[in-house]
Amino acid sequence: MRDVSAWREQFPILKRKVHGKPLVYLDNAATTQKPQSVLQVERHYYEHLNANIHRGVHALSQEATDAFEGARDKVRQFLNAKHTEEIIFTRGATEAINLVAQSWGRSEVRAGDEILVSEMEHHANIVPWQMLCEATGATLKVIPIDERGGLVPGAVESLMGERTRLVAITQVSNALGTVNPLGDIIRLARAAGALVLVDGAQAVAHMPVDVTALDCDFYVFSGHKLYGPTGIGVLYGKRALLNKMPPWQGGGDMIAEVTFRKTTYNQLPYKFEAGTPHIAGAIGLGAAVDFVRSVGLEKIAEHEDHLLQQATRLAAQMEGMRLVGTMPGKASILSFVLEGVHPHDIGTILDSEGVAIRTGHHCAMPVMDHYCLPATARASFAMYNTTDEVEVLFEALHRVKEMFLI
Ligand code: C6P
Repeated sequence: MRDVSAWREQFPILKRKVHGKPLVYLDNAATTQKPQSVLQVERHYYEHLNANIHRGVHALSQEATDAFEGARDKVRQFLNAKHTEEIIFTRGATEAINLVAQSWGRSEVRAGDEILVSEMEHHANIVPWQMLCEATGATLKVIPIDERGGLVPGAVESLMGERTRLVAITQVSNALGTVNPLGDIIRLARAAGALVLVDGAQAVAHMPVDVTALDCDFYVFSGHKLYGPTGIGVLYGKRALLNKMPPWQGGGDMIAEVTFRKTTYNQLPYKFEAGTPHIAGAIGLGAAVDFVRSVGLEKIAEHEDHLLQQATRLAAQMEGMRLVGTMPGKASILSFVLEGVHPHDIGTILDSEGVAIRTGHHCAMPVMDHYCLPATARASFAMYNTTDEVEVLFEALHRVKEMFLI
């Protein structure tokens, strides 16, 4: 707990009150709060370095470029990628997946090919593939989940075939908390000659990630779920693959030479970064990576697991409460329904107690369909949450039950 108090100190927003109550922020899967170091670095950038990058000969532009490229290398180290040019800055996980679907997909996928996703994917890892299938005549195949919210055993093997071109799979489900067995999936994909894209949006803030050890082909995440700014995210891709892929957006910075007759493209990573990027965001993400590494992801994971275990015990003691997603080894997410109360009412009453959770379909409608639910309530934990806050969550849930006379 001593550690957690020191961590909390870094987050100014945690001191505020909501409806006169101390803020208990349990909507971390939607976005995390930002530590002082990230806020300071962004402010410092605009106060001291602000200039466009890769263009100017003047000092500010060079310093801004150094800071931006320095952030790229921090991300490379964070993911343990082999080469800095394998790190492409995007607006977020969503844009990174769309980049792969548009660039790799449109050039490589043919009618009759198959793309494999799972039933627990976020819409960001479904819709771009559906759009690709519509455009190419490929087929989207779905790995089903079981009642606990895990992939049905044996389903990946049985769905993988010689037409499978790509498996697009989340590392951690945002609606269920399930952690997928990526090692097994990647091995199976390799044997079938398919590529693997991992959606790491819900993983990077909760567990160490090593893309070289994983041997995935693409890995995506968003900065704002990793204590960094919104509007910045990352696509990691193996260099040989990225080199073969065509650019997906045209404009400044992504070109080598432009004439009306022909345009040639820049080298990696710039080929995929058309236009002025979110410079301050990338630098802020670099600071977020520094912050998380200074604390240590093992330590964060251990603390969050402690909170999840406590919440799971309290949930088991609460009559009428049902957890949605009960796989062992879950990460930081408690999705639930309360008999007789709509999740939106739970969220509204909790808000009046200062407790922020998310309610709804969590952009994972197929998961809701699987459980025949319109929505769930979801509490999601971060490094700065405390055991006292978990108690407050359950006291507030007891109040919900009293109000609904259940
Ligand atoms: N999930 C949630 O509340 P963006 O919007 O691009 O930063 O991230 C998209 C995304 C992709 N994959 C997974 C597994 C995600 O959880 C998310 C974002 C948020 O669960 C907002 S819907």
